[in-house]
Amino acid sequence: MSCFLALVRALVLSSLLTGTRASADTEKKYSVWMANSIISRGQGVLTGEGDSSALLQAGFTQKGFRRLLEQYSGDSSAGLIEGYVNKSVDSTISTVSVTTKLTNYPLDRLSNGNNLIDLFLETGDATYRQSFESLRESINLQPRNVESGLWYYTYKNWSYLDGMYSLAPFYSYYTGLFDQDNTTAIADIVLQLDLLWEHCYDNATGLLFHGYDESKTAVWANPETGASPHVWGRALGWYFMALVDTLELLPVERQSEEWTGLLDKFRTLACAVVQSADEASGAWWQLLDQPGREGNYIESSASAMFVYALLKGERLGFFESATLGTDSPNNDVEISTNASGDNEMEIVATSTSHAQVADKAYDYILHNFVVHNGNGTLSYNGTVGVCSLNSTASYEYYVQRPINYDSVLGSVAFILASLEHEIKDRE
Ligand SMILES: *[C@@H]1O[C@H](CO)[C@@H](O)[C@H](O)[C@H]1NC(C)=O
Ligand SMILES: *[C@@H]1O[C@H](CO)[C@@H](O)[C@H](O)[C@H]1NC(C)=O
Ligand SMILES: *[C@@H]1O[C@H](CO)[C@@H](O)[C@H](O)[C@H]1NC(C)=O
Ligand SMILES: *[C@@H]1O[C@H](CO)[C@@H](O)[C@H](O)[C@H]1NC(C)=O
Ligand SMILES: *[C@@H]1O[C@H](CO)[C@@H](O)[C@H](O)[C@H]1NC(C)=O
Ligand SMILES: *[C@@H]1O[C@H](CO)[C@@H](O)[C@H](O)[C@H]1NC(C)=O
Ligand SMILES: *[C@@H]1O[C@H](CO)[C@@H](O)[C@H](O)[C@H]1NC(C)=O
Ligand SMILES: CC(=O)N[C@H]1CO[C@H](CO)[C@@H](O)[C@@H]1O
Repeated sequence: MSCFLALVRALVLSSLLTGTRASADTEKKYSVWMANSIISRGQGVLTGEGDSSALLQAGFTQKGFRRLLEQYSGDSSAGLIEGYVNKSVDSTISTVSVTTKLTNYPLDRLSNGNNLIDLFLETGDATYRQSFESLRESINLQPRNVESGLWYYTYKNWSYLDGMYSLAPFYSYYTGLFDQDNTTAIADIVLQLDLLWEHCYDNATGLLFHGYDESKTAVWANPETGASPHVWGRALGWYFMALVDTLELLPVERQSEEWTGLLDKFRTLACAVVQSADEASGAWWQLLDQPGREGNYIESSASAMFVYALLKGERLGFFESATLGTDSPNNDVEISTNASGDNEMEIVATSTSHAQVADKAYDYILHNFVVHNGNGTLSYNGTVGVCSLNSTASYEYYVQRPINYDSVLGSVAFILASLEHEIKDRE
């Protein structure tokens, strides 16, 4: 199905749902509510050195909370949330300041860098600077494959979509503030996103597989591209969020080849993500390349990540034709051709269609994954545990991974999705 038809279908289905939303709940901001709930559970703070996943949980929590503070600096919870960001950042400092140890952690470690930079800018405290310099230096020490693709972790020659959300926005933010003349760094950011695109692109769905082995020796590796065999929702969610956040932070002109190249990827992927939304729920499968197959299910972290990236892309005007100066080989051209002369289609041919797809998914998330505990806190259900390519990477592997309750990889993604949803609702 074309992107255009998917958007039409989404609009028709979502208009059927109008009016079913619980109006009482819209009074309370879910973003703030979920953040307070995460705080009440003490999540996103390292105890001890933290395993590889704990560092990501801390960094992701900090990023979600910081984003919330930007939107709601005057909220009555802002002080509590800001104090909690401080606590989470402080809990990571002893771990991230030892550069040589850092390459024992996946690229996900870099998600801790953005808030260290922010706290340094606020206070000028050298401890923060030393810590993010250590993270930055660790990028230079990370092993690479023969094409200069960064390994995700200790697995030789393997690159994953997952690491991009932590790598690219930190690398961009750092370069823009402290290393503006380093064109090598900017080229490297773009190269990492490009290599994953080239190796992992799935011709059948337009989505990206979980990762690739450049040496093509892994049991799961495609003999031509090195790609793993399935499109894992959360890995794609990290990559999709990386694109939209990097477009915001990459220190280049918007007419530059680097920026327009990333924008083109973002728009192309957005189209494929819209097309792969499940027809009934509006949300996304654990494995996007196997919709409806027995054992597969709608997954709550990836669904929230897609909602966030689609709504943010829309808010920043990334789907508007004018944003890209030149003709691009993406869906817009196709859409505008068919929209002419037909009023009904013109409506859906605008960028608001992406938002309507996201809204439908958000509605599903609210009613199916957000749990009201009845004591003032919320929980978040349905988030798959870590899926590794250090496995068979088979269909069965992915659908049999444990499903976690109150994982911050899901609940923070929900905060990000909610923040975008709430901005739009106010307009
Ligand atoms: C968080 O840390 C910053 C930097 O040290 C400080 O300025 C701010 O007051 C702290 N916020 C809270 C709520 O503790
Ligand atoms: C510029 O970036 C490259 C790539 O990350 C890095 O190897 C190099 O050390 C950086 N140069 C400076 C002066 O920071
Ligand atoms: C996808 O299509 C491109 C161009 O047609 C081709 O080079 C590539 O090998 C294909 N990839 C896969 C995984 O089939
Ligand atoms: C990485 O892959 C290349 C081939 O692309 C191979 O020559 C090299 O030995 C591999 N590295 C490791 C550490 O396995
Ligand atoms: C609220 O209820 C949940 C679910 O019963 C429970 O796990 C949590 O500890 C409670 N939190 C507070 C702050 O009472
Ligand atoms: C969480 O989701 C699982 C799987 O759908 C379900 O069995 C369970 O009842 C849910 N938990 C809550 C508290 O809603
Ligand atoms: C990779 O998988 C093997 C086999 O299950 C396991 O022994 C090893 O610890 C795993 N490696 C990492 C870094 O988790
Ligand atoms: C995406 C889409 O619907 N494309 C259609 C646009 O109109 C031409 C001509 O009617 C069709 O051939 C396309 O399939």
